[in-house]
Amino acid sequence: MELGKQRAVLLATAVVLVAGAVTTATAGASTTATAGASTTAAAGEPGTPVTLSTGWTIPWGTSWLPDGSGALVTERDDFGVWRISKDGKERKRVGTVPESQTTGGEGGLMGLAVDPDWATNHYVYVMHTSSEGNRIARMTYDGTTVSGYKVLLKGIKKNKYHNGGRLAFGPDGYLYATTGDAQDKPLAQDKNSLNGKILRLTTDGKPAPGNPFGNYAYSLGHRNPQGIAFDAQGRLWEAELGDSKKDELNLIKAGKNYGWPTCEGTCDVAGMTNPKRTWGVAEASPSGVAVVDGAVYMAALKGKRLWRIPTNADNENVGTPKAYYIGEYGRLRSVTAVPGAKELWLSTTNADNNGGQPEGSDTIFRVPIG
Ligand SMILES: [Ca+2]
Repeated sequence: MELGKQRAVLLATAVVLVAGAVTTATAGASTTATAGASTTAAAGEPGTPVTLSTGWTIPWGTSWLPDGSGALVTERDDFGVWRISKDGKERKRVGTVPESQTTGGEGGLMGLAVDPDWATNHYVYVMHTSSEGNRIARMTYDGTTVSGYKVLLKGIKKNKYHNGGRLAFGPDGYLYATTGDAQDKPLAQDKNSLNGKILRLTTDGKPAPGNPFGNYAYSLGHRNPQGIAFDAQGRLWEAELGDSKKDELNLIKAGKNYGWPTCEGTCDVAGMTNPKRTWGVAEASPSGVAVVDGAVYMAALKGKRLWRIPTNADNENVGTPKAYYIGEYGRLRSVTAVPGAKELWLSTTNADNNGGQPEGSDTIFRVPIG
């Protein structure tokens, strides 16, 4: 333990020294090359967001095409799927998810995930609200339009609030989905309910082999998780909205119980897994998360800021979170790692009920990471 601690301190010192060197070099370079200086970021930190695309209305899910040419983006309340090019200049509506409806609150067309084998099978996956509840569906995006709607999983209880809704592929090739408790708290502790869970399923909509309870559930005890992302070590980070006390960043493991509604934030109850970090709901209320270069980035709605939480490759501790852009861009919904670059895409959700801004007032930003 003591040796490990010393090693961690030495490593941390080395990182600081290296970071200092990089900062100096970057500063010198930007002095010479003035163009782009405004977007220069300090080493390891997010720089000033650059507007990538405007005119959006509650963009919710973002997923890159594996060829890196661009991404697909959902709009929550009109159920549209859009393709946006990497440079942001081309923005085209490529389809609508059928059988969708809003909840007059937080439901609608939410998460989207492009199949890692999209070049071969052209599959994309969406999570959306429908008449009987929330669903996970598969569609085909042929490079031009989205079509061929097929329900993979239905009957996830919906509600005006607490619909979860984020989708992501794991390094294991399975699809992970976040579901809210639909404001029916006991569901989160019921292993046989689809609500208040991280689900793990196959691309055909079956429970993934090896799931801890033999059903769709991968972890339980979640209130309203809206952010999931895998790091370079294959670990799953999750952000969830607390009630009135604490929001959470969790490290998700198969079969673990993350506490809700017995616990909100950190507690001392046998069988419950505590979060890695917590925040007061006014400074966070997190939705999407992304991982770049060993740091988790967490988009905050009510908190109107982007949080950066350093992680460690060789242990499960996280460092001190730091907030960026407090109040500058409004409510931040999604943050997505740009493949092959030290960059994020960051989207606002000011046109939602809580933001109260008119339709078309949302923006997607590109954020360089130094
Ligand atoms: Ca918890």
